[in-house]
Amino acid sequence: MQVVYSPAHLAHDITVETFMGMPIPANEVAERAERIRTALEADGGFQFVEPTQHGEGPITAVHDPGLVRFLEVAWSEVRRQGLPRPFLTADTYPNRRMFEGMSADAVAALAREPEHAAGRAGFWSLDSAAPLVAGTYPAARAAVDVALTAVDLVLAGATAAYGLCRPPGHHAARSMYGGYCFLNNAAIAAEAIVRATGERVAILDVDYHHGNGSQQIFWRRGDVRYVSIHADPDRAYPYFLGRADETGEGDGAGENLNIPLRAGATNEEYLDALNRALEAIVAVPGSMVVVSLGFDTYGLDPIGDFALTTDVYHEVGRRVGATGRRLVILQEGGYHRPSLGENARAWLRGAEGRPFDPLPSGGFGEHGAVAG
Ligand code: SP5
Ligand code: ZN
Repeated sequence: MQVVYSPAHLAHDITVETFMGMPIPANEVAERAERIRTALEADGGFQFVEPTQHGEGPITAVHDPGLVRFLEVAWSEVRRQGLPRPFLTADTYPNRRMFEGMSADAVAALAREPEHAAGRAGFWSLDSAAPLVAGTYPAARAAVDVALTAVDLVLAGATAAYGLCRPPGHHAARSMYGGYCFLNNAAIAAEAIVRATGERVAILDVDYHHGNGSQQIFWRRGDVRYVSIHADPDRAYPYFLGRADETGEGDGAGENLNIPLRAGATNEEYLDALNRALEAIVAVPGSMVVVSLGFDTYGLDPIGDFALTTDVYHEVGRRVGATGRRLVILQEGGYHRPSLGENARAWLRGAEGRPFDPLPSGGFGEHGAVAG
């Protein structure tokens, strides 16, 4: 399988995030992608290709140009406004209840993008846990190019391609970033496939978290079906979307399927949910599926609470590959760094119908990589 990778992600150099206002060591760090890259290189069965530039057009096909402009200038605004700090996060948001009782016209006039960098960040973001640094925008743009290059490979005939996207994307909505995500790589890829082929596309999201951004972008779309297995938002981020009764509206009615799972979800429970999800995926007429691939479902993940093992990723990949659909597989979350390389190797080998020979150490080693 071909793997699209760019070192541009290294400039999104995150060391600290905040959780409920407290600084904590960041989860979404450069080491994640480097662990996966190293393990796939050592495997020997993956061919690495660099992304090609695709410009802004495919991005503004799904995102508000205002969001893109903000992300592009945010760090220079922090500097220009004399706000010395290692990273930008919002702390004040236009909660819709701030405008309760006001007419839609009044709200449209009042709820506009402010000038202060903190206000601008609040205007465009979901949460305070997506730190933005000097290299964030170039890295996010490169992650989109990684995804779109994976699309190109599959459009050119590959059965599957893997985009090692970082930062991830599925929490980013049309006009909102957050959840470690800035631009929605999977949504941009799905839209590009629709435009290139005229076919319908399915997105299978197997990150631990609900992909609120992908759901929002395609909520009223009949041509892109979104299917997600994730932690019940009653207990897990993003808290406000991801319930089973969210099924889409308008042309998209019935095209959104959420499968929330309980804390402690086992391999068996997960595979049952996967079978339901895949029924909905193969019911879409079309040849291509975009996979939002997260390993925060792993038993040892520091922010997840499922109980999956490395073996089950091979089986999940195998079942997804066995649908016969052509796969654009894009990396989302997964924060237990020592296991990321092996989990990615297991999943991707499964998707290709290849066996998986686990490393004796589970791949856990000082550098995550793998001897030989
Ligand atoms: C792409 C992706 O997986 N985004 C996840 C965003 C999760 N943001 C909230 C994380 C909450 C972290 N809780 C830390 C608990 C430390 N004990
Ligand atoms: Zn996640």
